This record gives sequence, structure tokens and C-alpha cells, in this order.
Amino acid sequence: MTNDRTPERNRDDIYALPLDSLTAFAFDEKVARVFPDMIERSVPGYASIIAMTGVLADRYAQPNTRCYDLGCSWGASTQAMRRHLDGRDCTIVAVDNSPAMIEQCRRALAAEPHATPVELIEGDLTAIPFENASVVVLNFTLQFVPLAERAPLLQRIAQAMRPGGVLILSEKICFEDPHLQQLNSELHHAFKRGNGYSDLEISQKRTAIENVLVPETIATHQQRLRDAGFTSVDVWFQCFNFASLVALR
Ligand code: GEK
Repeated sequence: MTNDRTPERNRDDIYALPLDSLTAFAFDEKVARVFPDMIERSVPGYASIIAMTGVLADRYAQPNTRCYDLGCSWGASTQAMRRHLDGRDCTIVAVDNSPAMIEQCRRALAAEPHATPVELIEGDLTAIPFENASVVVLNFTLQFVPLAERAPLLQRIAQAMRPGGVLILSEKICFEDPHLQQLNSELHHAFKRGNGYSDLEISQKRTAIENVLVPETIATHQQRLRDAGFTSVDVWFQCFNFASLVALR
């Protein structure tokens, strides 16, 4: 539902024209402005993953605990959780280290007022403390955290979680099998072309985001989650080279 306070939706045309020099992709004002359009046209299954984040939060959020949305961008997962948490006495903590994203998130949340409180934190999730968590969402965020910092982050999250809590981890993934890597990458590009991105846009974005977004295999994610202390780990969604896992504490 939209109202006159809903932030305007802008089309992502950042890589539409040939760029002389491609700087590394960053979550700056330009990206934050077009973000909902960018992620919906770029990530197969994004809308389903966000909607099911709400359904999972409904099942796992425990009274008087915190639900974290880490790397919240415009707060899509926060909104999805909020719609399910009425009367649960939970606080949602939404974190992002991009000031432009935090500003957009603030505006998006204000446009859809709700009883469940949201604490908005502009900060690096590798540095902020976590506590008393029953639901933790990492939707397409871990892929931007430096490789060496991923295990310590997941360990800190696991330690801050209540027994019976859930971590939802959604990521772009890669494949050990070179044929599957090639196939899924081509299918992803076909998906983007179908959503109106040109070959130039796809190729310039790909160059800009290389080394910024570092995907890993599902097996690597599963092993690291178990090592961090999660007892049951499962892939509940996959479309091409995008997947979402649940990890139970
Ligand atoms: C969604 N979850 O709509 N600390 C805090 N934030 C970070 C960090 C960090 N170290 N690194 C990256 N971010 C959202 C989409 S986007 C995914 C998440 C994408 C933030 C970054 O600023 C950006 O807002 C978000 O993580 C990743 O479901 O663009 O592919």
C-alpha cells in the first residue's frame, strides 16, 4: 500500500550509459535512491524471500526479544517482520553502515507506521553488539562482509541468540562445478535482461561489483553456520545463483 509519504520509486539506470572509468560499487546516495528497483530487477526470488522472512519471523520471534535486520537497506525485511509481530513485545533492530540507506529506511518506515518499535542503527555490523535475539536476518548482506570477518560475525550472532531462534541467511552463491557456475550465471543474466537491463548495464555492473560482492558455495555457508553453533541448517529457497538458508539455534 502506498500513501503520500511513501518514498518515490526511482528506476535504476546507473550503468545504462557507457562509463569511462568504472569505480567500485558502493552503497552511496545514487544507489540508495534507486535501490528497491535495483534489487527487485536483479535478484530472482527477492519478493518471495522478503515475504517469507515475515512468515519465518512470525514462527520464531519470541516475546521480549530482539529481531535483527542486518544490512537493512530500505528496511524491506524489517517491514515484512513488523507486519507479523503484533503484540509480541519484540523490538526490531535494523542496521546498515550506509548513511544514505539509513535515511531511505527511516523514510520508508515512517510511511508505514506500526506498533512494533524499530531501532535504526547506522553502524558496521561487524562492530555492533548483539543481544537477546530470537530472529536474525542477513538478507544479501554477508556477501559484502570481508571473508575473514564472516565466521567471527556468525559466531557472535549465534552467541547472542536465544535457544530456538532462527537466522535467515540469503546470498548470491557460486558453484564448485564450472558448468553449473556458467549455467546459473547465464540464467541470472537472462533474468536481468528480461527485467529490462541491457547487456551494457549487466556487464558494467558486473565489473563494478567484482571483489565487492564475494559469493561462496552453499556447502561453505552450511559448514560455517554449523561451526558457529547452529544446530539445523537448511536451504529453503534457491533460484539460479541466489539462495536463502535457515539456521536454527
Ligand atoms: C533487503 N537486506 O532489501 N555493516 C552494515 N551494513 C552493511 C555492511 C556492514 N559491514 N556491509 C554492507 N552493508 C536488504 C538488502 S543490500 C544487498 C541488502 C544488495 C549493507 C549495505 O549498505 C547495503 O544496504 C546492504 O548491506 C546490502 O533485503 O545490494 O545486494
